[in-house]
Amino acid sequence: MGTPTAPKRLERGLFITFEGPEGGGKSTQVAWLSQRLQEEGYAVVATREPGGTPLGEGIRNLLIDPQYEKMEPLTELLLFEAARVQHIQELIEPSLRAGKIVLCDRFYDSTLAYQGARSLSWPKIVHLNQICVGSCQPQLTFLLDLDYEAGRQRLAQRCQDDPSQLDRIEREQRSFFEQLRQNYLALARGERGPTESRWRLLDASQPRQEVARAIWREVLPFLESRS
Ligand code: T5A
Repeated sequence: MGTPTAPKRLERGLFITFEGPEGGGKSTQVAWLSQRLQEEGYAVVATREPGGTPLGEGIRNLLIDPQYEKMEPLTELLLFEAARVQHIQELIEPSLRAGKIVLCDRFYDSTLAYQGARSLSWPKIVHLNQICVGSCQPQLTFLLDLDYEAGRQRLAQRCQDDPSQLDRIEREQRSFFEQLRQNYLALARGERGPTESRWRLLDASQPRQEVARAIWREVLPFLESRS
């Protein structure tokens, strides 16, 4: 048996985020890409928001618990940002400094899309994101776009058609989900600010393998330019 080789470290870490409406397949694709990159020998950290740290996971439990249905939009916004600050400081930045590839299931664009679909002003959300995120910016962001009906069908399968299994946010009205999808599309198309080249818009209604292939095609050039 040969000596196991140390995982490949990039000169600079690579930060990739996955965004989109419920059921778009982010978790599925993060898991696939993580495995593929590790097979190629890269050091990978796969994480999620809200969560990724013990404190962040605790905040996540508060955020999705249906018993807090009266949560104020500003309370919700602050809790997402609090979890994010901890996540960046405790996990994301140290991993990037160590030359690892960080794959994150949701990041601050989720706040723009979701909390932007509530009664909060857009500039307020942008400002708070800037305070909390600082220079910790993803180099590549995949938007796994899926329409409401398809997303709900996937969610129903996961919950075995039992609505009591839905979390606090999944219980929102259809109009909320329609709005947040439009927010995402506007972000990816550069209609809510300067066009950012990091966005890759993908049709998440395709089979899992097709989506995974499209993601891999986009990731490869980043690996080549950083190795
Ligand atoms: N939120 C989060 C905010 O409001 N603001 C914020 O700032 C942040 C960070 C997080 C909630 O918090 C909100 C957004 C969310 O409501 P979550 O559990 O992380 O909660 O929610 P989701 O990310 O929406 O998790 P889901 O599990 O619903 O969606 P995923 O991860 O996109 O989908 P996935 O991979 O789990 O797949 C869902 C199902 O579809 C199947 C899978 O097998 C699974 O059963 N599937 C496919 N089926 C057919 N074809 C494909 N291509 C498929 N891909 C996956």
